[in-house]
Amino acid sequence: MQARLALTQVRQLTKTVSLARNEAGVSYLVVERDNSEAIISLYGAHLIHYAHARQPWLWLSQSAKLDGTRPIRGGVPLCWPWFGPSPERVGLGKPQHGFARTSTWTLDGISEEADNTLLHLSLRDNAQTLATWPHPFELELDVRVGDELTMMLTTRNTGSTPLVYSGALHSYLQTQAPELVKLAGLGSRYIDRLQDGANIEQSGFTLDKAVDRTYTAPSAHIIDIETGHTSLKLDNHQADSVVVWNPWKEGAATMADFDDDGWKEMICVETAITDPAGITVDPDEEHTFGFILSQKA
Ligand code: TA6
Repeated sequence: MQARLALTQVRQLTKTVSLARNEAGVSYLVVERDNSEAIISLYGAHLIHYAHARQPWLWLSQSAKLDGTRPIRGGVPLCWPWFGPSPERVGLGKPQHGFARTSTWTLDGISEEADNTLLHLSLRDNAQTLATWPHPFELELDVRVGDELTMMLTTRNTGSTPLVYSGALHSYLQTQAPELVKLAGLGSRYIDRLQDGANIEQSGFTLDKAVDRTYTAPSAHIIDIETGHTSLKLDNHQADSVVVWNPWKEGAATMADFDDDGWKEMICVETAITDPAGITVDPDEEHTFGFILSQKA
């Protein structure tokens, strides 16, 4: 993966983490453990690669732009402080999925735990974010890499008025073939963006066409995912919904950074906060949501 990304090591930071750069000068954190590995771009605090026992769990488009000029297609984009098109409360026409994924983050620290590597990254309001969204904030991402992959995003309100946000950890999972994909635990209620936001009541899931759905009542903890390569479980924390997306052939063809055949080997299963009311965080308070992705026993 490092060769594919043309990364050059800058320096070893800890036992398992090194800092690297690509040709465009974008910084990456490379985690190498005995049984797991991960790569995080500081542009977007974007996890672009995670593999367990040499098996990648995340999909990254071969044609993803990795030069810091646009959001990265694949891995786990951070959608924040809104999910999808900007809501009315923010002002229409602002960047889709917010600005966390196109901001440059700071590495605050690395903890070498017995069985994991834990990376702490952060983003604070700055002139650019305030021009788009006038709220002081501190955003913290914890990524724990080991036999499981944990990502937790904490929103801290450092301003003096309530902060309202929505978002998603927009995970692109690597799959073998659409017909081998199975998802369980999504619940039976979803909003179908491919049917003008219709509310649908239907249980069971088959991937045989384009899907762009927000499941609004997923099972409390665990979503079972069969990718064809492996069986995973996604344990969501303080999210109100799960978004499932695959653009299929026609949708992929409209995106320059989406490989033409990429739709055959991915599915997005996203840990999301999509309630239009969002989450309100009072001054000096914080709110965390995220997931644990692990192999099913
Ligand atoms: O999560 C699904 C979705 O909101 C889709 O509607 C689709 O547009 C996708 O995200 C990708 O969005 P992006 O802005 O990354 O092209």
